[in-house]
Amino acid sequence: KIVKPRQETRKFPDGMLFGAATAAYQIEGAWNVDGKSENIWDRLSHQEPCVIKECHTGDIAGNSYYSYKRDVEMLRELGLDFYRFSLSWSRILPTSFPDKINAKGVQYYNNLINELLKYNIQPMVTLYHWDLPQKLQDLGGWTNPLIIDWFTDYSRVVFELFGDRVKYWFTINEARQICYEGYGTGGLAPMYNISGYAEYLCYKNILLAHAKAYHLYNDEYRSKQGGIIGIVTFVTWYEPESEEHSEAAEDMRQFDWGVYANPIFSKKGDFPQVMKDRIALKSMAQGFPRSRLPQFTPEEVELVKGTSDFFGLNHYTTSLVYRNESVNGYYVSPSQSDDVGVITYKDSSWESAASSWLKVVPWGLYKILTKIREDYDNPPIFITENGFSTLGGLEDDRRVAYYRNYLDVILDAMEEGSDIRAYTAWSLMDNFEWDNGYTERFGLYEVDYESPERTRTPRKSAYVYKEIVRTHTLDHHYEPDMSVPITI
Ligand code: GBH
Repeated sequence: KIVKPRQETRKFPDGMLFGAATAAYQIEGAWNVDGKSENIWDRLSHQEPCVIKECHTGDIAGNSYYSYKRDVEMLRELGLDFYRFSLSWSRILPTSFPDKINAKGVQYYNNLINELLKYNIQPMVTLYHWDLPQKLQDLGGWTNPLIIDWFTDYSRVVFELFGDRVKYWFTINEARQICYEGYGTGGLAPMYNISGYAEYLCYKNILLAHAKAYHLYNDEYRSKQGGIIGIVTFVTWYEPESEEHSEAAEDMRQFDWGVYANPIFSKKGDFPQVMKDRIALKSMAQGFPRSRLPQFTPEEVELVKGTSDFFGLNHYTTSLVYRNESVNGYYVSPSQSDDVGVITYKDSSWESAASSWLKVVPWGLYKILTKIREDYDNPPIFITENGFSTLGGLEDDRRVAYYRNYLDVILDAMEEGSDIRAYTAWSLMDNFEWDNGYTERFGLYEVDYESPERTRTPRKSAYVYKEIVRTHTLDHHYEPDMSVPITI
């Protein structure tokens, strides 16, 4: 059954936290100043001929390295409880390793954190949002098991430096996108397409790296610093085209996000059984001596299990799924798509954002929240990203509608018992949208990329979000007066 947003005026619980998110490479700029070294997005965006739309780079981006006070002012204008941002590994550790800590890079994050706390805005910090130091990529990146130690070493430095003030930590943003799109399909840096192989090595290493960082915090920092820590997973809803395809849809969910949720949140742990079975069978048939999916030892299964204090959920959209004979030979082999063996597509009647993959399907989020509650024993959920892209412009009514309709189904799930603690809009401001450069805009604030200081201007959605946060009420009919400037 399709759940429709109710469109009534409804209240959020008092304790519900509201925030907005960004990521270092997408907003900071200052790519080569004050001791920062090159990361994989610097390398990729400087490649010739260019691979990023319009040859855009993050060299200056939103200029937040210099404009962080304005960023905090915007958070104050919106009245937000927290700011989710990420740290640039190569800004803090220019050699990639803890042998040298870059004081100026550290100073930048100290300034930002202190400015936030001055106004009672909680920093929620992502350790890794896709900008791997280039040197570590040259050493194999997330396919080299040594990265488990490299990431743990980096995490220790960060907990030491900022953990006295940061009480919310996210280890890895969207491990699946890092591995699958970075190593499998070539959509994100380092844009490898060693499909059906490299992404699986990456899955295992990244889960272990996350788990080690979690245990490090848990064992050595939690008692004195008193924070919480978890992972952020990109969750798409996969809806069967019809009843007979429900197994296909569930297989797709398990390959797409069960790959992280099952090892961490399920009672049994480990990769989803359907992944282990299908990849092993395919690998044998293809003549591999063993499954292309590496195994966890029983000790590793235990190490990974339970390593997230909450379910960090990035959600944007939904797809339809079916499986029939036509899938045989449809994909390159080996590949993860071939291994899962389903076809996914978007209903042509669904409204589209500027990003072609982003269709507006609020009931998909409702189904995800229900499934997480049922499959993983109702964990606390932090919605760490949700948002809508346009091509720009201040009158972003479709973004406003997106936020309202998605918040509506969040309230539905909460009424049915989902333990949702926080909601995060992606994004505070326009930013470098990865391989799409600045062409797709997700911001509550518009950024003027022609102006040297990257002037930020609130969109209609900023006014509406502010009112939702102020009143803890979702009112579909509230019309802001945009002629009145937003003030703190
Ligand atoms: C999040 O990931 C990121 O955390 C954030 O940095 C980003 O800005 C935000 O969402 C908005 O995109 O169908 O071949 O076109 C989004 C990850 C990457 C998932 C691109 C969909 C499209 C692949 N997305 N991918 S394709």
